[in-house]
Amino acid sequence: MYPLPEMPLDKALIGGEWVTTELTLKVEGPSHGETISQIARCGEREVESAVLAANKAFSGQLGSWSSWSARRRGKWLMDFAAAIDNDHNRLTALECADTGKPMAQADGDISACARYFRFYGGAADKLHGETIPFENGFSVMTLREPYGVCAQIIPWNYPSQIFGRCVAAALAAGNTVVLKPAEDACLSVLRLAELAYECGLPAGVLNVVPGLGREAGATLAAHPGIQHLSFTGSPETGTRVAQAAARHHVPVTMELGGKSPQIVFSDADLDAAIDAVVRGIIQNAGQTCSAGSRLLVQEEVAEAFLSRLVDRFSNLRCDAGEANADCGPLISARQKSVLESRLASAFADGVSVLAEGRLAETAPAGGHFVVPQVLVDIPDGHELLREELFGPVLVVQCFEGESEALAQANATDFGLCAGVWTADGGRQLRMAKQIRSGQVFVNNYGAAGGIELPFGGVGRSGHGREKGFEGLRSFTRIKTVAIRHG
Ligand code: TXE
Repeated sequence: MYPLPEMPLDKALIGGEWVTTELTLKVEGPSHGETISQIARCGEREVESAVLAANKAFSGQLGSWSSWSARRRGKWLMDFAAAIDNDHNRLTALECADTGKPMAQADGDISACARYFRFYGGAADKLHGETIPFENGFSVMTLREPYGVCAQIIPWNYPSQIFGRCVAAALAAGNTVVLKPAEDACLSVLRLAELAYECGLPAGVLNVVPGLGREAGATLAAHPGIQHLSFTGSPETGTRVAQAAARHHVPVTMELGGKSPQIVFSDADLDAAIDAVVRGIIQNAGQTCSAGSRLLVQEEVAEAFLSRLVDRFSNLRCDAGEANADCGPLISARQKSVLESRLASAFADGVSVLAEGRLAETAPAGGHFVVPQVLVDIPDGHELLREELFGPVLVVQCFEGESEALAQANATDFGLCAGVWTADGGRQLRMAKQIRSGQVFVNNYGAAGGIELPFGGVGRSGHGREKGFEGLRSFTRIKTVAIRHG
């Protein structure tokens, strides 16, 4: 275990000040199952103050955010990225202790967080409207304006990365933010927010209200003072959050997970594919919205590919985050027990385990470990092929030709990502166009996180786009100005 930073982890950050709440919540480190900290349990009072502070910061009554030029905002974001880099080791240790993810993955997440601020810092002064050739005697232009107070409800699987994805884009566009991190992991978010103020962010521009989803989260989503809402989490909670926001006609971006296929054709580079297929499901112990959780493999190469997969999975080890093994624990005892009961019911339906990894001898007894596994003999239409499991579990199906591969790929209501492995250029394009998902990767998977690449789902995976310039545009709205001058 690494020492936690000396900072008020059990407080909310409102209007640039640490605020004590009446109640707190215990935070458990998933690698050891022990309490590592307390966090604030915000309720209506804190959410109310946070929205008020963000509103004042936006309108210029508190701090001076609204008077900052786009270039100045961009410069601040880039300075903040440098500050994250300077604090990298401390943030990495915090992320590792709080989420249980292997140290190397926490390290990558903190780097990615800094990259979001650098990318959106550079983009802040390159976002502009257009002029429209209209009737003679008119000049017409569109202005891209920030919404105002943006509510952001984020999950526990990638706290620092999703903080970067949402906060950097919202601030670059000139908005202010009230962020509700997840109760299961939010320590890195608190340190990042503290760091933002150490870097000179005007008071109230970023507010963090930790707490329970049904309390702080629900109050924030329903608050009449927010003008935009970003949510990342489950489809069920996403529906509730979107319904609450709809009461005030607040636009929402919903990122709701996936059941993404990796499709391996017989002409694929199997060495490259095997690496990406294994990494795509064990990263963050499979608790990744874009996990490649289904393997669709063409019959001719199924035996060869699956035997490599058996070899790779048999050598995977699970251990505490700080041991930096292949796989860390799941986030909580609850997530572990939900996954295990779904697996038990799948085994009762005839599903079998083709290969599995092992717990390292050093793995702490109290950690919430589930070993990585490959499942076969899955009945057609089974829920394992359609529903997110959120664990290191890869399900396998075989196909004969392209049309069957496509039918299997699209046989879920989710549609976030897909990987297509083939050397045939025509097939690459046909598959990319017909797969129902927000991202398709050909002969790679995930493009190393792809901060620059628009990301978001179709169907039950949600709507709206984050990352890249699309993500920045989605934090602005268009105003049309038509001037008649004769
Ligand atoms: O998610 P929730 P949970 C999926 C994944 C996982 C399942 C359950 O399949 O197994 O969801 O995880 C806040 N009003 N994903 O229960 O409930 C909550 O506090 C407002 C996929 O953790 O969706 C947290 O901050 N907010 C996903 C956030 O919503 C509420 C990442 C997500 O929690 C709320 C995480 C309410 N009524 C889970 N209830 C992805 N897309 O990456 C909860 N919250």
